[in-house]
Amino acid sequence: EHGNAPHVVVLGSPGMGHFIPMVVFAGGLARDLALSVTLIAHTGDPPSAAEQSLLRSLPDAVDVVLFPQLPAEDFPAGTKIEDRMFRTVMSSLSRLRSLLGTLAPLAALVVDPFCLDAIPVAAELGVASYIFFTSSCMSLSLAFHLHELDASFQGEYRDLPEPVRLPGCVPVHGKDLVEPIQDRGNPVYATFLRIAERYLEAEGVLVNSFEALEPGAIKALREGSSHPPVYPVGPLIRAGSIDSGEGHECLRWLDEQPVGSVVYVSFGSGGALTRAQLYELAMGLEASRQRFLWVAKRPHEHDASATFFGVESDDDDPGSFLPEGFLERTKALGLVVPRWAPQVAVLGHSATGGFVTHCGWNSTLEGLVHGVPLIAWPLYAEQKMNAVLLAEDVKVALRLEADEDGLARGEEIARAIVCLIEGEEGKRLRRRARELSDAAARALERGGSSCMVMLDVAAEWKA
Ligand code: BUP
Repeated sequence: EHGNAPHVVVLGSPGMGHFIPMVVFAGGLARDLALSVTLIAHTGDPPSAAEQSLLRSLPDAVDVVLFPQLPAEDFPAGTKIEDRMFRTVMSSLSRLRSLLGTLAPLAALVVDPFCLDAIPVAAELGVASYIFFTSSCMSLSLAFHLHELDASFQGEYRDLPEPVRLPGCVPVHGKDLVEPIQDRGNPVYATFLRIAERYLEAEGVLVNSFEALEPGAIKALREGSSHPPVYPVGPLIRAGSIDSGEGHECLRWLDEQPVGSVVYVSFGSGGALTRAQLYELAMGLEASRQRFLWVAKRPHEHDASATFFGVESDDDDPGSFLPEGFLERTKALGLVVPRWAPQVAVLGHSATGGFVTHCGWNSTLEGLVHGVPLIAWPLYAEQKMNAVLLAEDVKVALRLEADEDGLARGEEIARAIVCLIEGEEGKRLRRRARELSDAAARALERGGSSCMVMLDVAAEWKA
């Protein structure tokens, strides 16, 4: 049935937070829009178990080509994660060029935000490029306004007295902007500025967001004329069935817990806490006396994105890095899972009542789709901006107060968790989360805003 369908190539960058939405997006193009799709993904070499299981979920109509991530040894120690992503993608451009040549004629190339260097490659071959933006409209707006910001400010953004006002968005302080652009001294700053120009070369930008979540930003982007058209097509998350994690002990454990009683704690595929922060979190969970499910990873002192490329540590056993006696003292109320849990199934479980999250965009959407209120605990990349959006604009998240040294203390963590699970504020946030969950479902159903927008784009590709 896909024999004569227009052919779209989807190109994704490294990292689970990018790989997952690109796989879901590519699958949807084939399944729901009957397009012929080739997915080119940058994965581990060989792909990790999680990557493989996601690839198996794709419909047969999607052809998959895997490009390897550059191994860690290829980078000097301390290379910023964004730099590694851009460089990995650049290293595969010539391979991409030959592949696109053999696949012609193509209706479109759709690229991840870290793959924008592929746009001129497609242009050489006469192929139109679209971007699938795997974060918020607010972050997209920042990318569109980066040059303006660069021209109007001196020194480091984090010293700015005034917040940055992106059209239709909640004001955001310099310290909460996407990390590499807080500071002109950051080696990735120049790359971000260079890439900002590439956004303007795209035919259109599809965004993993939806009307009810970011109405102000979407309206402003729709009215803006200095950038390509923007199409909110989200929220695209994995279906529970793909990652049902059937038989995972944490789901059996959740089955035993009362409805809405458990706080789920996870910092995403990349996020790592310092040892001091990990201890405070453990103390906070214990002091809250609430039920918890914690995906715990070995602490890291210098790099909050330490596990982004899936680097396995030798010893994942939480018993070896959690405070002494913690597991024993909390075993009646909590469950600690090493590294990885079937997150979508956990968030969809009726026992889950709150989510302590690093505010990665996929985690955010997965929480909201399932009507789960949040405690925002951002670590790196654009997560601080997401936290501002969720707490101050969408009003579906609590924020933690940190000390001057940036540490969130155990008492503060316990206070927030109790407030989320048992407090009045928690009730209000839960109502808001459920509203957004309903709105998300409506956006995606036949006739909904995201569904209509996606059909329009597909019609352009089929024309
Ligand atoms: Br950890 C973890 N199980 O245990 P984000 C993550 N995930 O399914 P990130 C699991 O990985 P960026 C786990 O459901 C989500 O789809 C989770 O993506 C899944 O954060 C994904 O939330 C994580 O976007 O990426 O990976 O830190 O840096 O791009 O925000």
